[in-house]
Amino acid sequence: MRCLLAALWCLAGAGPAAAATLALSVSTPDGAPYADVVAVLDPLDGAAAPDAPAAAVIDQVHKTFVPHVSVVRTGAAVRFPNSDRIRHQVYSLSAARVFTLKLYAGTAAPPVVFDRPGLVVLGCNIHDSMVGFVAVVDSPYFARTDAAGLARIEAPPGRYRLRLWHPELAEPVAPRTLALGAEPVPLQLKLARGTDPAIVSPWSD
Ligand SMILES: [Cu+2]
Repeated sequence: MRCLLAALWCLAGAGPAAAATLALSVSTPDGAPYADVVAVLDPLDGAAAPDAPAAAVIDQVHKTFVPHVSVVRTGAAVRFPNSDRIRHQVYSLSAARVFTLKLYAGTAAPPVVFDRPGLVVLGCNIHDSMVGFVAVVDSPYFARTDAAGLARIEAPPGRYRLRLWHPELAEPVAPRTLALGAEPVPLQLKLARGTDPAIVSPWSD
């Protein structure tokens, strides 16, 4: 079905290249790349593509969640393999998704479906130092900055509300409206980190 649709797009002369691009570059005020920043484009001109949410994996490695910050579409199933030799017990008390996995090692844990938008804070009942974050968003247009502070989001041309979040922001970032068209839109931002990693930056839906 997917191939057939692609062929039809080609015949019509408007392939998937019609997607617009936001090219994001985030650094701290001193110029260091800011990794793990969640960027979400909420469509303002119509409904988002109804694509099924992509599944995700959050591993546990050396008593940390990998990745530390995830972003998934509402309805996504997330697996929590454990790559450590010790057992973990992953849980969340967040309103968007309350759960506790059984104490486990290996890949035995069943996937967790995140069926409501919002921020989910992950912990481990055995290791208090383990903290992870899952941003659950209704939009399918999102990304997370890489180690170089870069992220690209492809979406149909139109107007969007851009939300940006990281657990350790000094100040919440106000959402902004932007328009995507035929040309990629570059956006360079400087965001300051907070001084206390125990304070989680507020999430905005
Ligand atoms: Cu643990």
